[in-house]
Amino acid sequence: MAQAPESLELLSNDTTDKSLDRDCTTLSRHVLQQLQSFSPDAQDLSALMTRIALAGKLIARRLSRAGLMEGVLGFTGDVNVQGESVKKMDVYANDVFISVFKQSGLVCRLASEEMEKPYYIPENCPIGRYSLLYDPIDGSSNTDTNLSLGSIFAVRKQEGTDLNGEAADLLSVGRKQIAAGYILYGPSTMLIYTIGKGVHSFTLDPSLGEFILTEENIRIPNHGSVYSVNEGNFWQWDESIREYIRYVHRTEGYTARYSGAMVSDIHRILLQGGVFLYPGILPKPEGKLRLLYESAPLALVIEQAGGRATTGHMDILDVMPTKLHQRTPLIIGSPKDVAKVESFIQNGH
Ligand code: P6P
Repeated sequence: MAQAPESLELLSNDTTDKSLDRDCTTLSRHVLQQLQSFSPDAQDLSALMTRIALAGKLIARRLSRAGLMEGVLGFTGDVNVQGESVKKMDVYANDVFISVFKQSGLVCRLASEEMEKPYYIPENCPIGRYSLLYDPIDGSSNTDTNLSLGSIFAVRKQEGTDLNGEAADLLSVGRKQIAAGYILYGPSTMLIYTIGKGVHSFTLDPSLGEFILTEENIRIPNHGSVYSVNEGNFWQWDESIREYIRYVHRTEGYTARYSGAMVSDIHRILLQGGVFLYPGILPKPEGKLRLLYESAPLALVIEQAGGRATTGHMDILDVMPTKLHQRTPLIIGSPKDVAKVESFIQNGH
């Protein structure tokens, strides 16, 4: 028979306390810890992140049961403002973000890949001093094949009254973002965020229904072996990008990884190092990815982790958008690997 502990002290040892403390480090508590404050602004940001976490939980739940339900998978038959065929999951996820911020009093406006104009929540305006910019489902081509997907989000302060509804204040550089991150729907659901004080990851514990702290102050390796790009576009790239790809093909130590969902590819690079690139193509030099709700939020996360994000000629976070759905080339990841791509773009080698 197992020996009873000599005293209860053995049960309340350091390990138990640490494990319990970890399970209690929810996202909302972590944000307040980060800000070292319980001010109204801090409370707002903590509540904002909690709403984003709720959106992640709702989307994760639907994805986990997609194959068992009617009307979840497949296309709607519509085309969005990007000219892309819309998946039913795109629409559901977009509506989830809108719903979780109604009656929140926090967000007056939502801008999304799926909506031509920002969506106003009148009952939250003008009290709601924040705008949420998001890509509800990143990598929706993976939806129907049960592969990893993501949501990308950025929070900005609403500046001015936006009387004409044109959201001109959203057209500002990425360094104006006050929070950014992504939710990764993989074997587990993770939420990674920054409020400008490092990058932190949380894992959804379905038994608790909470995102629990997994890693704090994540630092991207200075270099990694992974290069992540859709080589099917090789024939449409500028010669400098082709030369970079020929370089990694002939140089030992590189490996290709490309999933079709950049949240998944960039998360791997955040943890293991390397570079993700989606360059412009000759007919579309601005590329495919959208600046305000894809490249800029991811750029903030990667820069906060010690990495870099560039168009090839300037930092993503310094690009001044002129329109809401502006696209930009993206080269993002470990400093050494981003610099290597830049050297080909800027000097041809
Ligand atoms: P392609 C998904 O639509 C996305 O925005 C990124 O997540 C992904 O890396 C890329 O586009 C995939 O695009 O042209 O390689 O299929």
